Amino acid sequence: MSDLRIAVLGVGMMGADHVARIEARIAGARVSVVNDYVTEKAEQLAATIPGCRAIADPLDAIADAGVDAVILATPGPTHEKQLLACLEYGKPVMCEKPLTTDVATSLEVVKREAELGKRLIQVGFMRRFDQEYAALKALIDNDELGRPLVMHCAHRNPEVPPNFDSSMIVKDSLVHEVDVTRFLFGEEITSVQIIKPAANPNAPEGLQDPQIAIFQTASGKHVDVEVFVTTGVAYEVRTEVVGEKGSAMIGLDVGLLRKSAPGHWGGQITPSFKERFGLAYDVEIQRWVNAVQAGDAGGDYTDGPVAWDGYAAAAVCAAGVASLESGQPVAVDMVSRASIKGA
Ligand code: ISE
Repeated sequence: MSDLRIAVLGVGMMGADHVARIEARIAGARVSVVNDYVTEKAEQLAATIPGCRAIADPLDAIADAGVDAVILATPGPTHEKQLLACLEYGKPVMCEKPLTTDVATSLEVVKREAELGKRLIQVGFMRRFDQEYAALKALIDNDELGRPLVMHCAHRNPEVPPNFDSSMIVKDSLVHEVDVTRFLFGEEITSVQIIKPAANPNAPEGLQDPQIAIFQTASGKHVDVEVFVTTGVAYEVRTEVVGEKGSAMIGLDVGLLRKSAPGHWGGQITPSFKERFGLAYDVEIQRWVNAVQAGDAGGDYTDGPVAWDGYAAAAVCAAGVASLESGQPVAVDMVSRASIKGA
């Protein structure tokens, strides 16, 4: 089988990281096209990869005959158009979150894909490919904790980019806990409340950080999340599930080297999500490439979260943003999955 020819659209931090991983570690694929709104950045990168071209217009890159599949790492507001183009040209696409920037357009994308009768869209919720999350899911699915009742999560970033506002803490950071909840528990989130503790004095002026989120799920499970994106310390993502028969926790960085020295014990901190989830991204992209290669034999062109998961995340985050304003629990407004055949 010949290598899958991938166009990577958007070669900022995430896109460039995917280009590097495909070139160095992913089997059965190569980067044939790169694109960025900063054209020189794409041109410079293309020049370093044998057989790779820079194409200035993202829609031309999607349509290009030398492109079999697409990775979208472009800014969220451009996703809707680019996803619809991928559907139009029948190109499998791995879309970094968000699917689109609002609930209505996310639903539109879900419906358009469902009309095609085959799944072409995968959404980049990489935690599903992390070994620790996979182990936690296996414990739950094998009934080793009994029925899960409660989940406690912490999501801490040392810092965020300067344009990060309070609603982005919900849409860009908390969204991962939204997906983890839906993944681990296999049910939808029905309400969200955001509580605003005293803000970190070291956070930029006006940023509500930290935030405490409380989710309720369809069967009544409780999830609480501390999201704190300006700790100045380390990237810390911890998840504890409490069930009827026991509890389990992940995210303690136990796999990292701990080195003692006279008078100290200590280890390494995880600086960012690139390191914490580096292996998960590799697994995510390799499995996606394999699924796309196998897709022509009749299956879906995905092996992971699908467009519906992107829509559900958008609906929960919209409720979260409304609660950020009101402080009250807000019901999640979603259509039923069964109402869209093939979703
Ligand atoms: C970032 O965009 C990510 O997706 C990271 O996984 C998350 O931890 C971080 O908070 C976000 O800003």
